[in-house]
Amino acid sequence: MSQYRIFNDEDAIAYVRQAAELGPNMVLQGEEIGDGNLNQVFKVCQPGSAKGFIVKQALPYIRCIGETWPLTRDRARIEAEILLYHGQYSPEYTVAVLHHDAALSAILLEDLTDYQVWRQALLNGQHFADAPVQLGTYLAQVHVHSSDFKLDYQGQRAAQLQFANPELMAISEAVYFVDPFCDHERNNVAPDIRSNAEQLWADSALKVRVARLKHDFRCNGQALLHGDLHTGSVMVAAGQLKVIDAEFGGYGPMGFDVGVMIANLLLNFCSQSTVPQQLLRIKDVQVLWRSYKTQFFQYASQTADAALTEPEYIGALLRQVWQDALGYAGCEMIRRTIGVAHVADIDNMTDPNQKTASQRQALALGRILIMNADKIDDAQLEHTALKHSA
Ligand code: SR1
Ligand code: MG
Ligand code: MG
Ligand code: MG
Repeated sequence: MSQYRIFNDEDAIAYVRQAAELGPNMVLQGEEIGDGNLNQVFKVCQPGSAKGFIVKQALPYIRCIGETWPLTRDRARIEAEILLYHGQYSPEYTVAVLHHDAALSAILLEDLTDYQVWRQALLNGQHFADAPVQLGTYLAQVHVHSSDFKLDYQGQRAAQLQFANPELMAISEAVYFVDPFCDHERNNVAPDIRSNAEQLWADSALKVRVARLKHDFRCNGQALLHGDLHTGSVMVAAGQLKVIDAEFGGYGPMGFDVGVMIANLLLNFCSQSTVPQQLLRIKDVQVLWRSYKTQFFQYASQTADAALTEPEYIGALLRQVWQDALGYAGCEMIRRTIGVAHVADIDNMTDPNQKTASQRQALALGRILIMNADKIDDAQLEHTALKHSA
């Protein structure tokens, strides 16, 4: 079964049977369960069994757009390799890749049936207090271990080549840093906030900051990023967390991953109507950052590179990562409000006036973060965010 074809349920079952070596007599059922923007996702299991296997297959185009936006199927191989690499250093928090087939553009993943998507949990009003601590640890583990703290010059260059992901990262560059800052046809701007979007498009000082963030996204290959770490890429269960969906990964600035996650918590913050719920999200951001900083310091301090061991250097680097993170968080908040791909936290709000207020808040807070990234520390975030509350 090595010839690529777009899987139907039976194809997914046949792939699982072969990849997981289940034998011809085991009865299996499969169905497509994907709701993401890019790929097909199947669940395959024995009848009556809640847990089985997950098959993710890349299509030769972007699923949510259709065949008019072709996209390399090689993203499945790249994603599998990134998850395997991250899984070496963060096995507790990275979804397990059980098999992958480059020709079929298919990945066999552990079934996280006992988990729920963090974004959905947040939408349901559930609070997973451990999740920010765990995510901070995950990010520190995968960032430090793919960086110059752990790899020598040749090793890091080789990794940058191995995980080169030009097509997907070019999409990220376009949808984070280009489209939302001009009147692009791919944008999805609600009529009520068009004037707010137009203000951003005319804001030269903002565009200067965004140009710098875009430059660093392309040129500052610090670590092997997840590349799309929003709350929909995180599965949570009581005391447990797994990161999924790394197809946008590749080498880039560490602050990008941190910032995208911060932004998604802040987008949820913008959708909340009560101060206690808002404060929970701010606390999530602060806990995430403090966990990242602590763990990063610990792993980075154990470097074998004598030139990088000074605590003052690691501290200065972390301050820069925080500043970068706030800038990237601002871009994510803006692009998820007026760009091609939005978030359910705000899009699903039922009161149109509250939704418009939340969208305006997301744009305003996003801009503030980009413009003041060098002035806001994690303790001040609460004040900054509440000041721009609807
Ligand atoms: C056109 S692709 C838009 C977005 O979908 C994915 O989930 C990524 O976030 C990407 O930026
Ligand atoms: Mg079906
Ligand atoms: Mg997904
Ligand atoms: Mg994704």
